[in-house]
Amino acid sequence: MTDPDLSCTIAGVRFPLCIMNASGALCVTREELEALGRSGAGAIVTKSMTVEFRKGNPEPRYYPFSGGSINSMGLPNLGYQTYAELIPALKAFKKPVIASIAGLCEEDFPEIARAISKAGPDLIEVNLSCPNIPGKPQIGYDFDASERLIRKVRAVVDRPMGVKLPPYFDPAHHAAMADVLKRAPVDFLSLINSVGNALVIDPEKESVVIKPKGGFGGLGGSVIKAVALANVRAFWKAFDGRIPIIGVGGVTSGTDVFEHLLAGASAVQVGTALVEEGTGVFDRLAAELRAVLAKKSYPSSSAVVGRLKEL
Ligand code: YRO
Repeated sequence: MTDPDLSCTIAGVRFPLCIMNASGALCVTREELEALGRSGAGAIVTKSMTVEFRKGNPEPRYYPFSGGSINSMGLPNLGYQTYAELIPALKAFKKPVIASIAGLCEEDFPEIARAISKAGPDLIEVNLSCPNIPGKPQIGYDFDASERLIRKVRAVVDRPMGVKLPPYFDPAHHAAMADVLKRAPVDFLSLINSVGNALVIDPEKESVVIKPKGGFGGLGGSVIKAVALANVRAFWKAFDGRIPIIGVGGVTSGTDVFEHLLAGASAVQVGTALVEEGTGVFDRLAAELRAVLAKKSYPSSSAVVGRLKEL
């Protein structure tokens, strides 16, 4: 049989490979973004951008361990105007460019969204894991704030837009966010952001492993795969498979990609494994996924999407 086709189409945009970087992973600077362009990655996703340049939190702010990673980067990024200037050059790599936008408050989002949409990325990914009013949970855990924000961004962009959601752990929360997205539709979902406010301890040193927030940070990597798969599956079902999903969380092998596809993802993003292995990870994952699909006689990655069996 011929080689399985690993391309995909999301919101009308064709990706040469259904595997790309997760926002945050090796995608802050011009050099990093160009390296993603030259790599086997199926797209270039930017770090979430804010209104102004940000240095981010004090180091150490990222720590890898056997099962994954913990981070509290604090949104280090060049500021949206610099990314707006970079986007035309990034499009020369002939793969989709996804601009991730963030904000320190709700009002930041429309300003960034309007300008970045004009710069012409193929897709806009709105990071809902952003601070809200102090004392309130992040926007993604505030369903009214999420709906307001999606409406405000949608009104000022003329590009396909999606939301990057935090993990939910209760079916009532999946249902509440799905209802928001039915009232305020988006073109795709990226699921999930890191599992927030985890704590990793080094027992030898009797210490936390990252400096910000007393050691609390977002968990990524293998240890969150099951949480990511559950969120992909829950939203796939809530939309009867009618919304494109990018699965994020715990992808370190071709089999992990295959599991995300079964759950309902059309593509996957890679965070921790990219940071740990470098941009060669995309070619390795593509080769491993090709082998899994060939062995199972699937003609393409798209033929797998959502086909998880239940007992
Ligand atoms: O610390 C980060 O920049 C960060 N890390 C993540 O794992 N996910 C994110 O969405 C972000 C940026 C947003 C925030 C956590 C700083 C509010």
